[in-house]
Amino acid sequence: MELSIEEVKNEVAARFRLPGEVTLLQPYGNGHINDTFCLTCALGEGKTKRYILQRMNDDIFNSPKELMENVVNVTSFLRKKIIAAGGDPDRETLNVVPAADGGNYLEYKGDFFRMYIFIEGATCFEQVKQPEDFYNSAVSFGNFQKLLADYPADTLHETIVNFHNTVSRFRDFKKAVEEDVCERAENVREEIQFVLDREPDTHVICDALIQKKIPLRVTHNDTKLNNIMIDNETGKGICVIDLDTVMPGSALYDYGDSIRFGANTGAEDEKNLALISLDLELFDIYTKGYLEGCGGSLTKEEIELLPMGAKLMTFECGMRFLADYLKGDVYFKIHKPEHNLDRCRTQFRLVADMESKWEQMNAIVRKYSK
Ligand code: ADP
Ligand code: GN1
Ligand code: MG
Repeated sequence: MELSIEEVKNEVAARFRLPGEVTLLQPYGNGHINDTFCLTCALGEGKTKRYILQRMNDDIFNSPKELMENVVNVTSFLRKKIIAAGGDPDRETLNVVPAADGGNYLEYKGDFFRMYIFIEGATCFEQVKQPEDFYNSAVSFGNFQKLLADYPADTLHETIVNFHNTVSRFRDFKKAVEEDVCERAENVREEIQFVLDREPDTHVICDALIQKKIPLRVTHNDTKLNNIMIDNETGKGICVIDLDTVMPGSALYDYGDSIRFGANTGAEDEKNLALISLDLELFDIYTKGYLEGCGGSLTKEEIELLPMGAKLMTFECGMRFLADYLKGDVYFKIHKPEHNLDRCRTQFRLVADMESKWEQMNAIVRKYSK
């Protein structure tokens, strides 16, 4: 982004409906997509209130208007349910702060910004520190799925078309290899072959959806651990955030993406691949928590496919990182050279480990499917 922090503070933040002057604004969080800032607003008498300001990534989401319509409609829907259940709607869902002109986002010099109330007293984890946190995140993501079960899916905009369509992701990948715009393919022949060898897998979930063996649901589609806020006192998942990709999808995507990120014994960008493996204990507790959170709503066919959901989401993400590396790092934010390559290698190592633990993964899922 070309805007300076000062400009974001004085020209952008100041154009939202805030209760006082913005005293501090800093870059915040570890997302790969949006530019996120935390700002502090003075309320008088020494009191302050914090907000999250985000520059939406309009290379990736090409209609900020439709994106924000989804976010506002989904959060208003959740808000009503949270109030009905006696919860705290200011902490248990994102809340959009309107711009001074009443809009739910604003444009400044060609960039698009939105603001949320900051959820205080809660933390987003980059890695599982305690198994209970992972279990609690599973219950929350499952519950999120349950809360949106009666949301009218056909009113949602598809903010990224074919987001988790692994077959179409595979096609994009092959195109990136063929075009090889940065002449990087030669360095990563082994990784490319890893993807090509697994082409038949890419069809499994897509076919099951097309053949209506599993239902299309309203899903989050980006359920990594750092997209959930864990309450600092109770340890429970308090709020599901990063709603940019809430769209019709499969519960297998949500379950699988959480396993990909949270049940990995190493970080997503770990260089030492010996540290990467599937932690079966974490796999077990996430499966338990997610099924509990979904409240018995998943079908037998969905449950049977959960291990495949975990493997395919990991595979797809690795393939996306590798395609982005080949294209010259144009999608995911990188913080060092070859960052996307490091990320892709962890994902493929994890896929290979899942393949070697396939029987155990299936046995764990069977344990909870009765
Ligand atoms: P990205 O799409 O780039 O991942 P996110 O919406 O996930 O962007 O936000 C990035 C980070 O900012 C989150 O991981 C979290 O740490 C923090 N964050 C986002 N929204 C809030 C909020 N309402 N309250 C507190 N922290 C937030
Ligand atoms: C991105 O926005 P963030 O950082 O939560 C990406 C996900 C990937 C993830 C990999 C809109 O998620 O699909 O799984 O990075 N989000 C989008 O860490 O592409
Ligand atoms: Mg995020």
